[in-house]
Amino acid sequence: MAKLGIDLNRFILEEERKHPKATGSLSIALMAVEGAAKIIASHVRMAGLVDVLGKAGKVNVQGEEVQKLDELSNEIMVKHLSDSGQFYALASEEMEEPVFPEQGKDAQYVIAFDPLDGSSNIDVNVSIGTIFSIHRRINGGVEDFLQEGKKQVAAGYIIYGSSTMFVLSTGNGVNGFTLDPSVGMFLLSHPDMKIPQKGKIYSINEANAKKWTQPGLVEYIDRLKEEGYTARYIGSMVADVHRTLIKGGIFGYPADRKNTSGKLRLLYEASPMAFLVEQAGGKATDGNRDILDIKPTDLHQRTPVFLGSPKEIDQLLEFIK
Ligand code: AHM
Ligand code: MG
Repeated sequence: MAKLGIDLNRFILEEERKHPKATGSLSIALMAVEGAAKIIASHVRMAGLVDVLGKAGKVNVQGEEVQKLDELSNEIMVKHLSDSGQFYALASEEMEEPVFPEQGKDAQYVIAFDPLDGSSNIDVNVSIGTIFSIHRRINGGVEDFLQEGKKQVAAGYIIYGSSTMFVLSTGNGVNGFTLDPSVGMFLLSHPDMKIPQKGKIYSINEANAKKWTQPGLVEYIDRLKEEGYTARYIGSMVADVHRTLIKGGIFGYPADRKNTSGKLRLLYEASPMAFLVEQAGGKATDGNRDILDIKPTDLHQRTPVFLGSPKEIDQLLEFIK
């Protein structure tokens, strides 16, 4: 049983000790993600003070190029993770092609990430987050990213919300750590997170309902309304999934006439979140199959996503079958 308050670094090391054959590489890799997250968090926290808001391409009062916070976050992730020497390759939602860092030539892992998800919420001071997904390196090429989500060795997100939290799974349950800004440490605050079997909230962009292409979905949402559910939709996947993990219910981003495969990216968003939700006892589907069973064919492919409490996902599947 995890000890309340233990810091993330110690937690990672203690998890590693449970695997006698572990080399320590995954621990260093996760600590690199943690380091990058702390730097991003400090920028997010100052977003209203320094000139990092707004579109890239502007020049600030010092005459320096203003960086959009999502581009800055991407640079921080790439630099920090590359320098760790633990990643053979990095793929980001913000980059067309993966990066193969010089320092990671012999590394065992590849990482896919969305450096700052929920970009429409950056300028309005609403929760945003970083999502990551780690797989083992196999052949040493782009195909290493095209492994099923069930083969992830670790996945997690950092939510920059009313507090900053790091939610992590290495395939042995889910644990949540809250950043104590006074000491700069993530401390275990949500040990062994379990999603409720059933919730009372649905989270979906209902403005798109007339465009949804998934038969049965409108009827399913109507049923939830009849059953007394309430709606919550932030428009930041990290925040909407975080709430779903804690309170239960369902989060979805279905396919529609405009986004024919949905909007969310399999590698950077859907797959890591599905891993966390399933590790917490929930379910995740694209409507036909478990998200973690999808074998990616493209780095940036999109997928419809429905995830949440087992009761809601089972009921959804009854409606849309
Ligand atoms: P982003 O990666 O450009 O930020 O887009 C992903 C975000 C998710 O966080 C969120 O679930 C979704 O887009 C919201 O989309 P919409 O505004 O269409 O409802
Ligand atoms: Mg995103």
